[in-house]
Amino acid sequence: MPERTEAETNMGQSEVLFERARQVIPGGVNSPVRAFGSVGLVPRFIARAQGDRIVDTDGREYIDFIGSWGPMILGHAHPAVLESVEKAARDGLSFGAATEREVEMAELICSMVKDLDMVRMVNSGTEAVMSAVRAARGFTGRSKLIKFSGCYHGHSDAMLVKAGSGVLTQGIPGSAGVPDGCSKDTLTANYNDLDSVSNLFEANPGEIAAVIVEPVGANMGVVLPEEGFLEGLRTLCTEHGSLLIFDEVITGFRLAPGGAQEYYGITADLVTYGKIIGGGMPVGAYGGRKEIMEMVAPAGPVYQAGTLSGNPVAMAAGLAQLKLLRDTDGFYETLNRTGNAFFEELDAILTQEGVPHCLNHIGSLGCVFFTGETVRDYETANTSNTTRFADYFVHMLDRGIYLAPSQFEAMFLSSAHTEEDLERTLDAARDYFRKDYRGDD
Ligand code: KE4
Repeated sequence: MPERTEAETNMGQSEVLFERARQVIPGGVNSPVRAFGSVGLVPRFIARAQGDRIVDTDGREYIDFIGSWGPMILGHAHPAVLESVEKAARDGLSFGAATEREVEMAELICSMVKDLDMVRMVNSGTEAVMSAVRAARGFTGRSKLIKFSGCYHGHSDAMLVKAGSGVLTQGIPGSAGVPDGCSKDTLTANYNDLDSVSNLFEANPGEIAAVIVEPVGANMGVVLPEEGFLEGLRTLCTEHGSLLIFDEVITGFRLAPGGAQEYYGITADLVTYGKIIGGGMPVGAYGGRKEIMEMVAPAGPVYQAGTLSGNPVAMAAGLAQLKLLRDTDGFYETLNRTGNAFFEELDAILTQEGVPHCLNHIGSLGCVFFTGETVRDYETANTSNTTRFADYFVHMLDRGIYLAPSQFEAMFLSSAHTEEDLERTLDAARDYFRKDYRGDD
C-alpha cells in the first residue's frame, strides 16, 4: 500500500462529511468539479474564508486560487460587500417584484461596458448563456449555433457538446440525457482555427444564429485567443448575418472593467456574465444592443423568466463589488501586473527545472499544462499529463495551496493575494519541481 500523503491523511472532518454527503447528494457535491475526482482525494469541505485564505472543516488554512471559480476577485468576505448584503437582507430577502437595486445594477453594468445598451439579470452563467442563445435565435430566426471544443458555457442541453470544465475533466464528450434534438443544431469548431468556423458557415448558409465563444478559453485550462482569432469571428458573423456572443462569465469585469470586449477592442452582439457581478451570490446576466434585447419578454416574443432574477440581496453584493472595481484607482493595472509577474515567475521555475510544460496566462488568470506542446486548443490541452497534474495538486495542497482540482480549470488571483502568499506559493512549486524532477529531498 503506497504511503499516504499528508493530504490523504489529513482528511478528518472532510472525510466524515463527504461520506454523509454521498448518501444524499449525487457524488457528494453540488457541482462535479468540487469532487476532487481527477486528483484522487477526498474533497475539502470549507468552513469559512477571508481575503485570499480559506479554512476547511478541520481548521486547515489554504491560500485559495479558486476564489469560488472567479467571483472573489476582491478576495473572500470583503467588508464592503458583506455590509451591503447585511443591509439589504434586513429589508427582506426577496419580493418577486421590481426593485431599485436591479435598475442600479443594469445601469452600472451598461456604464462599465462600451456599446452595451441593456441587460437582463438571471441566476447563473448557465441561465445567462441559455437565454442569450434563445435571444439570438429569436432575433435571427435561425436555429444553428457554433461553439468551440473545450469551451464551457454552463450545462444547458445545447451547450453540452464537446464542452470543457467538468465535462472535459471527466473525459466525456457530452452528457447523458441530452436528446439529439437538443444538440443537433450545435456545431463545434476548433478554438484558434478560423477555417474550421468558415467551413461551418459555408456548409450551413443562412442557418447560423450565433457563434458563442469564451474570448479567453478558461475551461480547458487557460487558452488564449491568437492574433486575429476574435477579430476573424467578428468579421465572419457580420458577413453571414449571425450574432457573435462573448461568454464573459469568467472574463467579464476580470480582464478590464469592460471585460474581454474592452481588453481586445472587439464588440460582440451579445455578452453573458456571471460570477464577479454577483460578488459571490447567485447572479448571471446577458445583454447587448437594444434592438436585440428588446426581443426579450415582456418587451418582445423571446420568453425568459426567473423567480429570483435580480434578487435584492444578490444585487447588493454585486453592486458593492462592481463599484469597488470601478472606483479603486488602478485596480486592474495592479491586479493584472501582479498576475503577470506571478505567472512569469512560475513559468521561469518550471523552465529552470527543465519541466516539460506550457503555462498560459493573462492578467489574473493562468494555468500550467504538463506537456511539451503549445496549448492553443482542446486537442493540445488534452496532451497534458493529468497524472502529473494530480501529483502536483496533492503536493501543493499539502503545502497549504488550494489549486483547482483539475487540469482543465484556471488559477484565479484576487486583489487580496498578498506578495507573501504568492511567494509562498512559488516556493512550494519550486520545491515540488526540484524534488520531483531532480530527486532532491
Ligand atoms: P454557472 O452556471 O456555473 O454559474 O456558469 C456556467 C459558466 C458559463 N460560462 C463560462 C465561461 C463558465 O466558466 C461557466 C462556469 N464555470 C465553471 C468553472 N470552470 C463553474 C464551476 C462549476 O461548474 O462548479
